[in-house]
Amino acid sequence: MQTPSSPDALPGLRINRARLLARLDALGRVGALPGGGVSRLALTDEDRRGRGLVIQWMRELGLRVTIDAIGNVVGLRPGAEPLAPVMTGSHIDTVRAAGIFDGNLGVLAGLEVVETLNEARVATRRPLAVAFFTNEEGARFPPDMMGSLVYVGGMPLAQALATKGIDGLTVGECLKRGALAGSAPCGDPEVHAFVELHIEQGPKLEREGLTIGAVDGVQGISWTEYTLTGSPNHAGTTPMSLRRDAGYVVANVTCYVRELARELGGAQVATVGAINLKPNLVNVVPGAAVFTVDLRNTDEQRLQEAERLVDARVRAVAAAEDVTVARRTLSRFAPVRFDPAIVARVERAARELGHPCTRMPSGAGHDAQMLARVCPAGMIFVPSEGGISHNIRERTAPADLEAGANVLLRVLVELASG
Ligand code: HGY
Ligand code: MN
Ligand code: MN
Repeated sequence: MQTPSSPDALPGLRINRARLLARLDALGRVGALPGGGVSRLALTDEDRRGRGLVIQWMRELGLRVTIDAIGNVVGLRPGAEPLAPVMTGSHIDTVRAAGIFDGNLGVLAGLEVVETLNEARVATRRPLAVAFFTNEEGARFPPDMMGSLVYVGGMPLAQALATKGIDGLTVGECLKRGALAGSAPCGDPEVHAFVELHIEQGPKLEREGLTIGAVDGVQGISWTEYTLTGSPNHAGTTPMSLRRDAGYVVANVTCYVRELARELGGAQVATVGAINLKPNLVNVVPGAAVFTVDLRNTDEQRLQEAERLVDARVRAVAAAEDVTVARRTLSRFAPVRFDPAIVARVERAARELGHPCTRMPSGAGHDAQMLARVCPAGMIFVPSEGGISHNIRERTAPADLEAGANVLLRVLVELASG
């Protein structure tokens, strides 16, 4: 085994594109949807099967696998010295009708880096770890990035386990059902540095003809759930002036948040993504409604202003309709800056490998933003075709997947040699 002092000692070392694509394809078949794409909501049976496949691959690569109490999985490749590892990884849970790259690329590229080093008989000074974190999407159990948030001590384990999902089951119940929790202490191993490869999920890299994004931060995220209580009534006999129509309030706010994002401009985005009307029947005025508002901005002050304006609107329109309002925060993370030295390493690796690269913020939340609380962290983006994600048509060209994984290889070897 050779222990390089830097990736420059391994000039021709490259990942194996076909092997990476084959793993992406195999994992993409777990929870595959008939019309394409995949559905592996956190802690479902599909997620459990996906976990089993990735853990099997970790073990086949000789990694020492540990699982913590919220189901975070870490595969450790020993280093020449028993130091804190350099970690890479992401998530393998998905939204309901997802593509096969969101999260999965980061985990499987990490395994591909390990296999490439194994084949080249390269030992790194520091251990290397490949992780996947539980419930990154947060679509079933809010908040998003729950597993990595617990890993870094940002959310008490008990609170996470007690979190009730959109289908009424708790995280703890689902971990137990699938026997997905392990005995490793949360946050173990302590991490020296963390780098995550992920698809951009937006249009920038493709539009600018670039291959690599050196991600310098993640925008702020605000998820709120509103519960509205009006009064169900007959759609035919109830005069418009006597209605307490919760559905009308939701519709008004849904249009308002879109207008607000346009008015605030800049990085502001706003989405009413989930709406549940009760009783949700053609001939009954909706007496109750539960809906969510997802607001994001790279600027914390602007994000707080958007939150204030949306909340004021909900309350004003509800009051005029004699509808009561209850509000629950599902997720709230301020913008995060990644470690400038790691951002620079990503840029340098891209340049040395001949891939056009730009610095950019992330519009989506990622596990790396949680690891950034405890160690230097950064991310590598590759283009999403048409900027599409959280959609079964999500796609990244094989050459771009390979480029991202080679940049990851270079940055990990550099960090693990230091
Ligand atoms: O919603 C997000 O930003 C991520 O996909 N969890
Ligand atoms: Mn993701
Ligand atoms: Mn996602």
